[in-house]
Amino acid sequence: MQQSGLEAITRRLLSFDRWIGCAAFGNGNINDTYRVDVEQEGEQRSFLLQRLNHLVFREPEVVMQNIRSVCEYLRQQDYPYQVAAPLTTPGGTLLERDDAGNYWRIFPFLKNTFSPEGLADVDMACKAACAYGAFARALRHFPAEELVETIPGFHDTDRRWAHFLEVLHEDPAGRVRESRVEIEAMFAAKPVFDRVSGLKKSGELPRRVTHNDTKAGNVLFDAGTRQALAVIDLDTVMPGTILSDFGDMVRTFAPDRQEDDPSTPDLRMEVLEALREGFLAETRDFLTPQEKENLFLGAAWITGEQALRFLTDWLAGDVYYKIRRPDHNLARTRNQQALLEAIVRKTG
Ligand code: GN1
Ligand code: MG
Repeated sequence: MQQSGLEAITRRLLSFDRWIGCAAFGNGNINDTYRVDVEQEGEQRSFLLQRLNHLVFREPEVVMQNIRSVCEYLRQQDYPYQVAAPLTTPGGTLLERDDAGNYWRIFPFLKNTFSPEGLADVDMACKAACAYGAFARALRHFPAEELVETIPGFHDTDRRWAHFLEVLHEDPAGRVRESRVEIEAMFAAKPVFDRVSGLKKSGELPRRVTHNDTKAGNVLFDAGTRQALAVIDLDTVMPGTILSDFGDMVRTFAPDRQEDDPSTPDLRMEVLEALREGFLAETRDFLTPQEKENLFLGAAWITGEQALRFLTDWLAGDVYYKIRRPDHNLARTRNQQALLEAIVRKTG
């Protein structure tokens, strides 16, 4: 989007005296994020401007309502991290629409911070897991029924499997034939999905308020002290199971390379242990024995589900995730399938 359009929407979200400029920020796969610099009260200040993808989040107002209640609640808890709340606009809302019908919001920009995407060592993994654990802990008594599912069936793998079969049948992009190996690997992973599905149906996994996108990129660290500062990206905070929050941490912190690296990832066992230690330090006393026993199953499940999501998107013709090269979703699929294999081999 052009600077003039970004300036115009920022003016609806924030009062400021002078526009300095803005640039794309981060590498989210769904929303568009920009860092904006403005002058306010004689000082240069930075903010994060974000377009919420309303084709993925079909009810943007509901997303913001969930975030508002979760942030208000977190602020009342003994929760030793910053709360990643959006700013209220001069009009008293959390969202503004532009002329094209897009939804926009704005956040404080935390200077001198970084998120450890693909770089986390044992110490950082442990601190991030503590932060995600503390997040789960602070929300353990939050009334889950007050939150709306911002993406219905987000971690309902049975539903994602049914969608995969539909896409396989329809083959809209004509890619099924060339993707036989990856499709077969997906069928080989089905028993993992079935185990989780069975546990969910048996009622052995309590429904909790979970983050649902606990990737390495969603914890902010202080660049000076190297302490975890905040858990960010609250768009998918909704009722779910703790297994997926632990699982997505393993999926993104424990491999020795990032999710779209074309070479084969391996699982760093020392990082996996640090994640378990950090997470349990915060959650040990309230998780059930079944939850604790199945944390590694959660890692296999979420990695397999991510492979399924990337493969489905590849076969569908790249309609969901942003891609930066033509075979990006296929490379991501292969990477996640190899990681799943390593998780099953090393923890199964
Ligand atoms: C998407 O946009 P980002 O990077 O926060 C996706 C996650 C996936 C992730 C894979 C709403 O998250 O579920 O795990 O890509 N978010 C949504 O990189 O689908
Ligand atoms: Mg996200």
